[in-house]
Amino acid sequence: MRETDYIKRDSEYYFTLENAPEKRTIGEMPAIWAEKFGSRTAFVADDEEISYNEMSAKTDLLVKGFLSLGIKKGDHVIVQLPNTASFIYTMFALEKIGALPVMTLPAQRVSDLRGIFETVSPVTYIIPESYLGYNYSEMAKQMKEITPSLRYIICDGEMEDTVRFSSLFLEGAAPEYEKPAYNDIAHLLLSGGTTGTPKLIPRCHAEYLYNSEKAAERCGVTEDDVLLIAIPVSHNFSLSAFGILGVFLNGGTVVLCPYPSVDEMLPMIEDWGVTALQLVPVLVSALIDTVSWDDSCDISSLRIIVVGGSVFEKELAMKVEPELDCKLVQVFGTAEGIICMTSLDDSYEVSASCQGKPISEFDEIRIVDEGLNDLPQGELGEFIERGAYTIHNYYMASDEVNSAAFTPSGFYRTGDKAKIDENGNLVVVGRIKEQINKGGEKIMPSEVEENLCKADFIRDAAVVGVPDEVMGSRICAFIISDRETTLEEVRAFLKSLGMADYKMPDSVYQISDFPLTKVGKVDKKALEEQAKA
Ligand code: OOB
Repeated sequence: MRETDYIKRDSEYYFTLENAPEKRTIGEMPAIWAEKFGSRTAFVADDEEISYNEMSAKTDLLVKGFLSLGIKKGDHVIVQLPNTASFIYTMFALEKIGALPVMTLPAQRVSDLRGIFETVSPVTYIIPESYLGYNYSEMAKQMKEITPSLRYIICDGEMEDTVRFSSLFLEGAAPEYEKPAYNDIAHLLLSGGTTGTPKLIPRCHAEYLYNSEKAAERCGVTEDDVLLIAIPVSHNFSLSAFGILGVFLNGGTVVLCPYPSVDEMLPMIEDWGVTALQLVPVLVSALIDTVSWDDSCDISSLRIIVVGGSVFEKELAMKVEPELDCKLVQVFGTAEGIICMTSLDDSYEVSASCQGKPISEFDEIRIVDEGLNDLPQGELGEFIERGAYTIHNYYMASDEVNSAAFTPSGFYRTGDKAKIDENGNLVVVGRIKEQINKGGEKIMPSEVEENLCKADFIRDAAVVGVPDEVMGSRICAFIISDRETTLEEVRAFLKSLGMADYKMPDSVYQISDFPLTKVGKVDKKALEEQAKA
């Protein structure tokens, strides 16, 4: 038990993992669900329906495969799989063994992942052969070179010098192995604000199940629900809010959509009778646009759309119920913990204008000023929180990083600007910290700036986010250079450093000097105004 599992407040232990309803590990769950839900369909991937029985059986075969590679409790495994059955088996098998999957996203590239590999010294890296036109072999080679601890790369497909994923489903008796406890770390998530210094979020088995259960309860999930996952399945939103775990806990069905595209989603909604979607605002906007002219797919099975990840403009939110004929639930979530959601009985006006209330009675939410003093209801300030499933520390992070992110009494500082409205609901309006949120993807300007400054033709760079109707924000880079350059050249340079596509500037402006604030800092507000003009 970690010391930080207890937070002492008013001489009471207000919540500990000891009180978590299910003292289980996530890896134990497939067998428990197989007992309960048997031949019902747990998930659909690649047009194939997998029952709860099969999910449990395949997980056990893969456990034997992973054990045969010497993977054991406490080992770090970097998982970078897209929305496939392989991801689901991998997660459960590693978590059954107590090895720690680090949940990365398929879109991440060398420069995003290098720091993570250095921090955790993984023994294994699991990748697809290719995804969305990108072949992972080059990245696999580079990671191998810089990671002495890496014993195996497992590829879900064909690739030289890798172990083939499909060869790891081993029959026969399982050898004895040390198992994890319910309050051990289950997996590591990446913080939304991942920069050159990666922040890893340690989530534990029982609290993570509790989080998923409470989110599913808020959304009224039952065994009749069919949830389509089109955003990356390895993200906290897809895993636990209410996510695949929220569905499995209730015996429902998950449908894995391989790409986050409306064209892929629509026929799957009809074919599988999908009742629930979890989307970022930009996908909702695309969905509403498409169904307004294309009625070739029947989406009448939809019961609920859960929207979160970035600010959802009220105007668009108000269209969900009339245009898609289903209930809107807004969610504010963080991989660090807190999940706030609107309720099924909120009026359509309310669910379009706020992110609701915390899902657990043990969550404590506050809006504070810069000195961490509580602000009156209705005033905007920083949203901070702590509770039953919120972490108290980043994993393997310095004291400096932790004390910047958590208050001395264990509140996580989200860095989001928010208020509590007259109904007690959370309303998030944007960021206090400088992070850019582009369609739910989180980009730290400092990371893009540092990379830009590595170009010999760039003397200095400043990056700002500018409001964008569709994406929420777009990324504008201001650069000082001795010669003319183009957006294409700048992007090609950043690509050569291995920077992910989603972090690429959408526009580049050349200027001779940066505007400065009174204290001599680059005046980013002035740059934003310039980019908007
Ligand atoms: C989700 O998790 P992360 O860890 O990728 O990002 C968390 C950050 C928040 O601090 C906030 O800046 C932003 O994403 N955010 C929202 C939001 N939901 C998340 N900003 C405005 N409105 C919202 N509704 O993004 C995440 C995790 C679980 C469920 C949903 C989203």
